[in-house]
Amino acid sequence: MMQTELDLFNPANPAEPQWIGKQAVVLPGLALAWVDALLPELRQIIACAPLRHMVTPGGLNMAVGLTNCGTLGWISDRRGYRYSPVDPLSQQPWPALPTVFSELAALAASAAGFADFQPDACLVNCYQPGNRLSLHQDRDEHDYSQPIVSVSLGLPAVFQFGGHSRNAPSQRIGLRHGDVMVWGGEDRLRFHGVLPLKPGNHPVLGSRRINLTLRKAG
Ligand code: MD6
Ligand code: FE
Repeated sequence: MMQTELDLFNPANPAEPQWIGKQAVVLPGLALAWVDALLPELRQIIACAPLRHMVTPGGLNMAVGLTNCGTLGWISDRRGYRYSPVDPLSQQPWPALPTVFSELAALAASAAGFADFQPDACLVNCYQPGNRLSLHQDRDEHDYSQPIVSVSLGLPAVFQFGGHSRNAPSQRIGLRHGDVMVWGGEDRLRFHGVLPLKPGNHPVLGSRRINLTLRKAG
């Protein structure tokens, strides 16, 4: 049977971890209690290192706005995708990774079975209605044994979680404000993406979705 939109956002028990792979889990609402501490930090990061539209190696402008904090930041330009210790806009180091970001990431990672996660990079993605992220693998990091922690804020999105090849079937997972996803181990290199964001107005973040992706990149 087709999964309805309602099902996507209403797992049987919304408070329980939802395992979407052997080593990939959605922790519904885990970040809700942290939002008041995360948002002022996020504002400061964006004030120092503004959201921008990076260019893909193929020369296209990315629709999703992005910036970074931490000792390394993910960037894209005509030369490729990679991590950089400096913001190419300012030639300055990225803003520091706030302690609350790394504490939340470590808590989420441990709930997923990854002890002692110490992220050094946080990618901030900002989606406007209509923006999507096409299927990709995250493979610009050195150590694939380290998990990735992803925090969803603002408008809900439908996350596509595929397999190890681009054309493998994919699951669709609803991610709402405050949901945290952790994946690693055998699921670390699975293809994934975000379907076009539906228009809406979130009481806290307005007409957008912000995703924080925390990694140990170096
Ligand atoms: C997003 N996330 O949720 C995009 N990658 O906006 C990602 O591309 C992603 O959420 C690796 C691990 C978790 C993620
Ligand atoms: Fe990704």
